[in-house]
Amino acid sequence: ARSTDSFDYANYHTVDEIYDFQDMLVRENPNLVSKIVIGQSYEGRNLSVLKFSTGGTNRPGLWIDTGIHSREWVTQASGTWFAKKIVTTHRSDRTLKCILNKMDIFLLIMANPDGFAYTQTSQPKYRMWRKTRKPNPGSSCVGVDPNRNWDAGFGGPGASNDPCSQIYHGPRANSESEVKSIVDFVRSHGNLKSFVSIHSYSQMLLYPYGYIRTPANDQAELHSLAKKAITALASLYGTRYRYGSIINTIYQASGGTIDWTYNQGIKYSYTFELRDTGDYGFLLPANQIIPTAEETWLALMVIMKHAYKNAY
Ligand code: PAY
Ligand code: ZN
Repeated sequence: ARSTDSFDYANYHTVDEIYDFQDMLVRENPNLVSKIVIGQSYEGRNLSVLKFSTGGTNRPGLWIDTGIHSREWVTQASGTWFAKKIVTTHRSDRTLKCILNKMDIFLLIMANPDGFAYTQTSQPKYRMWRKTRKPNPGSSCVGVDPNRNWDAGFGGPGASNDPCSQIYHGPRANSESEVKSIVDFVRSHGNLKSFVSIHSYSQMLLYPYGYIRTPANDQAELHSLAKKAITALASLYGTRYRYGSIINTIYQASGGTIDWTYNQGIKYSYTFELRDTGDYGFLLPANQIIPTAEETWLALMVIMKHAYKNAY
């Protein structure tokens, strides 16, 4: 595509096409969008965050990431659509306009670019790659699960110490550059109010915790906000989501992203599991990209608006 207007949002794109898309969006909207490279992947690709900001200095931030698991293709595709949605509606949508008057939005579309590139090679069997692509010393198996590598219950139940496992937690917390780069960003920013990490599939909206049964201190608020968000999501196409804590709703998982961000004090920490419930799974047909992104955006707006209205 030669511009983000002619970009084909209804199809899946390569890593390079999405990098080009991001650069085009920044070029086309220099007063709203900038690019922050927060680090490099193991293979040296940029971890590029789009920052949507109308000014100010270190305003409170709202974070969204997609693609931390490379095979979850509808997430990177939705992230691309969200980026365009923000630039096309930030003046006309009153809520978004108010949010961007006070807060910045950060969007990392390719949180695991090496894995994503690997799922796009001509070898069909690599399409299902989930992990990073860093070799594991002493093993012929490659990669760490970047949703088990965070410093929250690291190495506990719901993660594996076998480098060949899909849920291998890695040699130590933050061993993966893809994780450590986000950790450093979150710490140095210091003022994120919501953190949404987007996966697929299962149609769920999840909040902490995944590594322990102890309810989060804000469980009641997180639960009622999740209900509001999935109700908004369902209003568009009737897509039904389940919601609750990770451990009670999907399964126990330790070392996960939002357990760490929540423990850092980012109250509105959520994980989405986008469409579908398993008919196509990770191989969601491209004609579902836009409907998935549209309905998810409604839920994201509910969460971001709540974070805006409930300053803490
Ligand atoms: O999203 O933090 C979460 C919940 C746990 C996810 C995980 O295991 O990391 C859930 C799975 C995921 O999105 O990675 C669900 C998918 C369908 C899978 O790979 O099993
Ligand atoms: Zn995932």
